Amino acid sequence: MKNVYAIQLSNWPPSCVLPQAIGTIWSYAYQHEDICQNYQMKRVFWENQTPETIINEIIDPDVLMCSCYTWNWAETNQVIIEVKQKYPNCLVIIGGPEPKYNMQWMQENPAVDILIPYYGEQVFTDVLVANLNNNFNDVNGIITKDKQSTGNINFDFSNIPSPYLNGFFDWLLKNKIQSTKQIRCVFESNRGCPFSCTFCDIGAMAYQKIKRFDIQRCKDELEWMVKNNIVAIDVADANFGIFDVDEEFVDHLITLKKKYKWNGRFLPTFAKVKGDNILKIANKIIENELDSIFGISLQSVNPNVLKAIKRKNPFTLDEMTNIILDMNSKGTAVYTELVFPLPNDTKKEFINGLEKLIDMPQPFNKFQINQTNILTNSELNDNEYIEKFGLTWKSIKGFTRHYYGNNIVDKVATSTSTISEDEVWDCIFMSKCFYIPLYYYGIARTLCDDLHPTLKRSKVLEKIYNHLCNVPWFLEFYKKMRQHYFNSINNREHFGHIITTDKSQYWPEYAVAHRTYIDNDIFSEIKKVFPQHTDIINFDQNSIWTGNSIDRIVEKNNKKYHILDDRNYDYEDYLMNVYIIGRFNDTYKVKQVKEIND
Ligand code: B12
Ligand code: SF4
Repeated sequence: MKNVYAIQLSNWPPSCVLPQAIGTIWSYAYQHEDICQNYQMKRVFWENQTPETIINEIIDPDVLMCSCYTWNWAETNQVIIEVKQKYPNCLVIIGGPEPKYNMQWMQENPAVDILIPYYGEQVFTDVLVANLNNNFNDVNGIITKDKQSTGNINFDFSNIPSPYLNGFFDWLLKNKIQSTKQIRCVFESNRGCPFSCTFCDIGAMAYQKIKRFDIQRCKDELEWMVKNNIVAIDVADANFGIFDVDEEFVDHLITLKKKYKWNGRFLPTFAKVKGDNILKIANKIIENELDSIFGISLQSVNPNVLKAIKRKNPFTLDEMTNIILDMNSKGTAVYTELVFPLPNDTKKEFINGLEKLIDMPQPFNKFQINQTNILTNSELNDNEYIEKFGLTWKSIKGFTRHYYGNNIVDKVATSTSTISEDEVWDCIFMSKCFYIPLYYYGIARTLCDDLHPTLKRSKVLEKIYNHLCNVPWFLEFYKKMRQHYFNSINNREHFGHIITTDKSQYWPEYAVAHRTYIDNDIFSEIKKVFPQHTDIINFDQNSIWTGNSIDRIVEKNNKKYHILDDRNYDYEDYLMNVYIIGRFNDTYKVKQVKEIND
């Protein structure tokens, strides 16, 4: 019997994500008679373990199979190199979106024997069978140091067994390490995406056709997840809601939730197509507390950028306004995210976009900016494309999950032919260190909203910004953030800031900015800009929970409000709640703000 070891590290503490790719690939291969007679899976590493522990636990391997993503490549590569040194005859087979799918990459990574691009089930099976005769000449779809052949990714998906239903994941749970408490998993009802956004791996031609899994199988998988008390289900479908059956899945999950009293979450990425179906499904998900927010990622609101990245957003901002109004009336918050900088972005247009978003009659409740991460196999990483749009990038350490300080290095876009490095920084500061903490994290939210019909929200913020540019602590803060950004992109200083005693936790810019503003009493500065609106500014100040219980009466526009919160948190727990967990909910707000009618 040949010993197989598998690695798919999820690096998503405190949870561990069940290894979906290893699960489907191994389950598919194990149906082959030659494979079940000649190979045995000894161990799958999917929990939060260090490379050192993993290396020690791999004994006499014949095959090492690794599932490689941006977030686990550094550690996985360390394991591969050491295992290959210790056991030179071990066949190292890897797949997943992180390696570049070409021979040059293989030559640069000599410890890897075979790279399988795109969907791995069929080719991995062919490789294991061929390995029995130690002859890979006839295997299609593999990349080695001296051969690259196209494989068949159009195999019959209905032959892929479910790792949830065939006992494979039961085996992993039975043998999980003691420290693994929260388990997440991936729900996959289909694969592929008809769109071709250039910044995304799934935009590749190979993934264009959507292939669906059997409906009953998907429903049974949901039942397994609920019964096994999975804390969060990450939905892999690139366009959830595109098929009518997606609503059926949600209905089924709601029934299961009630039946088993399950409290986990179901986290889809919705389809980039117009449709009442999507809104209906999103409402159901939120009403039934399967998720707390509805997200539509616009990625950009600049038509020139959208054209360059081959993306069309499903709704205009006017249509979005109606959707947000409707969702908000049902108590559902709506969020969006932008990716920046992208081809054709300019500073003027980007700031203009931020203003457009905040000046919508009903703005998004939550908002996030992601600096463009150049993913290995995306079109954005093609030399021709890079040249066409003058993209430059830098390697940043700790960017992927910056608050967990994992030392992973990512390629991040830092300028294009239409926006300089300095301008990119200015836009990052404006969005992440100013707009988000001030509006989306509540510091001047009521002020902006109350004044909006007469003075646009963006103008309120502009006035505050111009005033702060003469305030020493703000200038100091700007300087510190700028220095940190440039040190990260030029000198590989770990990206993210340490604000708690746990030095392995790196915090994002908006968290540091929000803290700095509250600690420096930004409210007294805002009062200097809008002295006639002191009551609204007081109201904002008192509506932000700072970790201690509050019970106060505050006046605004001649009306009285009872502001009440019984939460008393230690400072670090409070930071974690507000800035990490609270990114998509309203933890930053005081729990209860009620108008008092005398
Ligand atoms: C679920 C998911 C998550 C979940 C769970 C992640 C986890 N830790 O397991 C969450 C929400 C936490 C997440 C977060 C992030 N994600 Co994510 N995520 C996905 C998603 C939607 C599905 C992945 C999945 O499991 N699919 C099901 C499996 C079966 O398919 P697969 O992964 O494609 O695997 C197939 C092939 O790649 C290949 N294969 C894979 N492994 C192996 C191994 C061998 C040996 C072989 C032969 C073949 C092979 O065969 C498989 C089956 O055919 C994908 C997008 C997508 N639809 O694929 C993005 C994706 C994986 N995520 C991505 C990114 C960038 C992120 C973030 C970094 C985003 C961010 N900036 O914060 C974070 C990272 C956080 C982290 N530390 O985990 C990128 C990864 C790009 C890359 N080069 O690695 C993807 C591809 C999205 C994209 N648009 O490009 N993500
Ligand atoms: S970003 Fe979404 S819609 Fe665009 S190609 Fe990727 S998966 Fe498809």
